[in-house]
Amino acid sequence: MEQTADIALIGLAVMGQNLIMNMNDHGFTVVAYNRTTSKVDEFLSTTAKGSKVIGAHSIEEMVKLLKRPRKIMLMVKAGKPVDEFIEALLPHLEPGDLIIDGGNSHFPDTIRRAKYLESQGFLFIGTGVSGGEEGARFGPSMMPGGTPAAWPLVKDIFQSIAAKTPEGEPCCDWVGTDGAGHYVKMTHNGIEYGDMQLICEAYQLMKEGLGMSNEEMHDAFVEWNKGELDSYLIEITRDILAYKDPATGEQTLDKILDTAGQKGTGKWTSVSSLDLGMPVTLIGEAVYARCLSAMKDDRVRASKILSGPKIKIAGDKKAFVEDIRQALLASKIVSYAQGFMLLAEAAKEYKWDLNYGSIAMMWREGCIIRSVFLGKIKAAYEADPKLANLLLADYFNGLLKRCQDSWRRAVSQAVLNGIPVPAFTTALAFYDGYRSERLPANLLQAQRDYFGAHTYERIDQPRGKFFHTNWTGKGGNISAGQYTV
Ligand code: NBP
Repeated sequence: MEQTADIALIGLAVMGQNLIMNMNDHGFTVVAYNRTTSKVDEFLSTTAKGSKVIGAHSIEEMVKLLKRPRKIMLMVKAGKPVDEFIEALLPHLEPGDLIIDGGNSHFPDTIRRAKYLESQGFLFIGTGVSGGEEGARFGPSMMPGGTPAAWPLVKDIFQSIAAKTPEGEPCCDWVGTDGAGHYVKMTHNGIEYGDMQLICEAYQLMKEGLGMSNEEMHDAFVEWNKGELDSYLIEITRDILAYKDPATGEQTLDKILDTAGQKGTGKWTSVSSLDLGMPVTLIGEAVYARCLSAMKDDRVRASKILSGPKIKIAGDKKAFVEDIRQALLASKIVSYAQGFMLLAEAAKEYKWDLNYGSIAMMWREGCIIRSVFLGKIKAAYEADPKLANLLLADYFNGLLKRCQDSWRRAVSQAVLNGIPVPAFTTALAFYDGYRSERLPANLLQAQRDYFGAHTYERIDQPRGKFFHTNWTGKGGNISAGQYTV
């Protein structure tokens, strides 16, 4: 058998098949393999018919077709199947060969796999691939991390098949060692949860608060998509609002049950933010909003028992729609600022040298959160790679100043009218907290010291000196050990 293939791809479900065809279009020879081998034949006789794609019916056969060092990409269900495939591959590989996991793996698994494979002389990449089926076929956003020596082996393939920014740069670059790529992909998905929730809250305010029809909301989203909010998610929302079932003429959106599903990447982001002590509040609220939506039976019961205000948003409807737009934009700025705060803290914790401008560029096109807005984030980090917080960049600070009154009006009206907008609200609370020189944590530390002798620092003493007060006269003067978080 001739060793002519550039790369092998295992996993012929929707993502794998589309990535193979994308690689094929860019001139690479791909070997296709799948656990259920009948899918190999099916793929070769349909989608891949007439292409350069080669089918393999065993790992042994697949490996023999590959040029050295061998590059094998897994696009299988995340979790155990990845470990099982790694074990099945190893006896057929030699040191220097590369295994790539392109699934949605949890980053601690990627860190573990990288260490395990590197310890045996193999190379490993865990790469986020975003953009769904269409992205995989015509240009995904790709976020690879792992063994640094592996990057030159796949750079050409990955950057050729990846989406391109309007300036022509590939939305794929090296992220960092071990689990860095999958961490960045996880954070991308968390931000995606936040963006979707923000759009849903805008929809709820327009629908319930202003009584707007789907057509009117469609028109608003058409306008929104022309400006600062120009993005894939606004675009699909615009189209969803206009969609009518061809058979019945009914609006499909109105027929969909209001319970949201989730696969876990938003939860992983929130758990990681808690582990790292970073207030990524908007993604957290977005995850909880999905959980609350899923409690449909409870909500139906409670809606008949618990009271709230009668909804009445008076005044200029057009002006309030603009308030909602600005609230969405300001909240989105906070969400991305929180996401990049999380990345910066993770970089410290896991010793990754992350390039934030490059991460914004990878998300600029190809993925679900792609937007014009990400171009501005990229520019902010390029102008100041050491930027302490996105909120402090001139462009975003300026937008927040401009949007602030509208943002506060939208949140107040929602609260007064009993319309839940947890993401808008938490974004504003974070903004006000972040810009507060003084927060009430002096009282909190006093309480902790009162009941647990946890000590406090004083404003009239240097940082790092800890004091304890015997608040009741009965607790004694012994303090507990200090700890953070
Ligand atoms: P799926 O996540 O549905 O996985 C299907 C593939 O996994 C098939 O090749 C299947 O083989 C294989 N597989 C399963 Br299921 N269990 C296995 C096992 N125990 N051992 C070996 N192979 C097993 O496919 P997908 O939607 O194309 O996604 C692939 C990866 O990409 C996943 O990690 C996913 O999270 C990620 N991803 C998906 C999207 C998307 O939009 N779908 C986007 C971005 C990332 P079989 O044919 O023999 O059952």
